[in-house]
Amino acid sequence: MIYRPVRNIPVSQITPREMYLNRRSLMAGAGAALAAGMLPAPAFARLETKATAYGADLEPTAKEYVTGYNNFYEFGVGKEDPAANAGSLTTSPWSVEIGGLVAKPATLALEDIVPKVQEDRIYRLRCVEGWSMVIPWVGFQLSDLLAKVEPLGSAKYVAFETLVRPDEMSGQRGFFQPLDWPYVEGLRLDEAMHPLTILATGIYGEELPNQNGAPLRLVVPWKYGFKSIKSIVKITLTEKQPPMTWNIVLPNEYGFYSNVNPQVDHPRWSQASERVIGGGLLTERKPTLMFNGYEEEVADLYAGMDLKKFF
Ligand SMILES: Nc1nc2c(c(=O)[nH]1)N[C@H]1C(S)=C(S)[C@@H](COP(=O)(O)O)O[C@H]1N2
Ligand SMILES: [Mo]
Repeated sequence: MIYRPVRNIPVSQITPREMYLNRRSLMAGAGAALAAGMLPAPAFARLETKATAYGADLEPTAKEYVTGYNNFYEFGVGKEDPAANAGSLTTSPWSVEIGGLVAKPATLALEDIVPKVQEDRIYRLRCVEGWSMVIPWVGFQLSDLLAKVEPLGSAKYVAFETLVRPDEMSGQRGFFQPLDWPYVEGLRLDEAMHPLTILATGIYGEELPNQNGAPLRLVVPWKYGFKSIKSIVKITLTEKQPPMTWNIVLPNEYGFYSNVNPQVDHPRWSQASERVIGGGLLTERKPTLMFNGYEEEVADLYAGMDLKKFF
C-alpha cells in the first residue's frame, strides 16, 4: 500500500452535498466537468432509495475524489488506475455463490440479492494508509442476505471473494502480480450481522462506478478500508477464521480484525490521525476516532478483547 498524493483534481471540481442531492444541478456539474475533460462519460442509473439517519451529520467527500482516488489492485496499484482501467469490467449479468455452513446454499443472481428499495447511508471510510473520505453509499444490510441462506449454528465467520477475470481486470495480467488472486476477506459472524455492515450497490444515489467495486461490495465502516472487499462473487460461512489478502501478504502489519484504532499504530506509521481527502489543502489532517467514530455502536463486539493483540 503505497502512499500517493491526489493529483489533477482542481478545487473547482468539488461537488458539494446539495449538488448530488439535486439531480439537475448534478447534471450541470457533471456537464461542466465533462467539458473540462475531467470525468469519464458513463451515465449511471439512479437507484431507488430511502433516506436514513446514518451519517446525517457528515459532509460527503466530493464525488470526483471518491470515484477518482481508489484502491482496487485488480485494476492496478496506482490510485488513478481503477478509474482508468475498470470500465472494461462486465458487471451484468452477475451472480454470487453463497455456501458453506448454511441450510440453503444458493447461487443468486444480483437481482435476487438486492432489495428493490435500498438505503442511503453516509459513512466514514478510513484507509489503513492514513487517509479518509466520507462516502454516501446506497446499500442494504448484509444480515438480510445472510438470513436468506440460513446460517447453521456451527458458522462462526463469513468469507468473501472478489472476481478473478484477467481478461477484464488489467491488474491481474502480466508477470508482476502484487497480490494472489482472488482478493479475499473475512468477518466474524457477529460483525457480519451487525446493522452497520452493508453490501453497497451505489454511491451518491446512483449505481456504483466499476472502480468502487461494482456491482456489489462490502462496507464495514469501523474497520480499515481493505476489509470492504469489492466486486464480490462468493460468500462462504465457515467455522474457522478465513484468510484475508493483506494478512497473507504482510501478517505482522495487517490483522484479521483491522478495527480503526488511533491507539494501535501500524508498524511503519502512526494511526493517530488521518489525511482528509478533498479537505481543501492536501495536508489537512484530523484526529482518527476509535472504531472510526462508530464506537458507541460496535464496542460491545470486542468487550474484553486486547485490541493490540487482535489488531
Ligand atoms: N477486491 C478488492 N477490494 C478492495 C481493494 C482491492 O484492492 N481489491 N482495496 C481495498 C482498500 S485498501 C480500500 S481503502 C477500499 C477503497 O474503496 P473505494 O475505492 O471505493 O474508496 O477498497 C478495498 N476493497
Ligand atoms: Mo485501504
